[in-house]
Amino acid sequence: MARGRFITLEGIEGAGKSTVAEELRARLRARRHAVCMTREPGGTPIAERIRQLVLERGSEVIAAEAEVLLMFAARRIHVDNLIRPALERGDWVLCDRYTDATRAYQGGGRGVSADLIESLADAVHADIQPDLTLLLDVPVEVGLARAAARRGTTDRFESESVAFFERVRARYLELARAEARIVRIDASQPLATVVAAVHEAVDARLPA
Ligand code: T5A
Repeated sequence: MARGRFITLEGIEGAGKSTVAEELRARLRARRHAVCMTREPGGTPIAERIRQLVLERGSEVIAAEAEVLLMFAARRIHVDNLIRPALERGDWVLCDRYTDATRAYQGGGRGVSADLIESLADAVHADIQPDLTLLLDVPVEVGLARAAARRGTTDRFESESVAFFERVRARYLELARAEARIVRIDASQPLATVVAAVHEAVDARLPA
């Protein structure tokens, strides 16, 4: 059995990752691919518990390095229990965020060193790298307005400043310039245009 394909979706809050992932899943299924759709932090019962810890707004301080370690702990559990087995049985895995989110949020947003993040990425998932990353890029005010219109409450990240999200977006754009695997898509366009651009990128980069 050939290994499946691993596609990750990235971008700031409200960029449209979950919406686009649903559209992509439907298209891949119509093409008779087995598709496993998942998200980070989370994706398995224990990793979802870590998600809850890291997203909920509590009274204790969670230092940026602790946040990184929690993200990678959840990621390793997710990779071992869901992503690697799915790829080994030939599924296409669509993952809403992966290590680029740690690079952008904890690295760009919070200033954690790239050395720490890259050494953990090597230790945790050296063998499981995305085949393609779709960076849905929107101006911060557009993403935050979409996310706010959809939700009633805000989590630990959504309550961050605009300046924080500008740093996150800037790091994502730097990563896209440096890595051929990342395709930047202008996600401020109408949804149908964004979805068409996503399908085009998948067809071009991962031909059947
Ligand atoms: N995090 C995560 C880290 O800090 N480090 C890490 O390593 C990881 C893995 C996860 C948080 O964790 C942080 C980053 C995050 O802050 P989450 O709840 O999963 O939290 O947050 P998001 O992934 O940001 O979820 P959102 O739902 O906010 O964003 P999406 O999925 O990008 O947006 P989506 O698809 O839900 O769309 C939002 C709204 O916009 C509309 C949709 O209909 C929806 O109403 N929309 C559009 N409207 C107009 N035009 C378009 N093109 C549109 N596309 C979508």
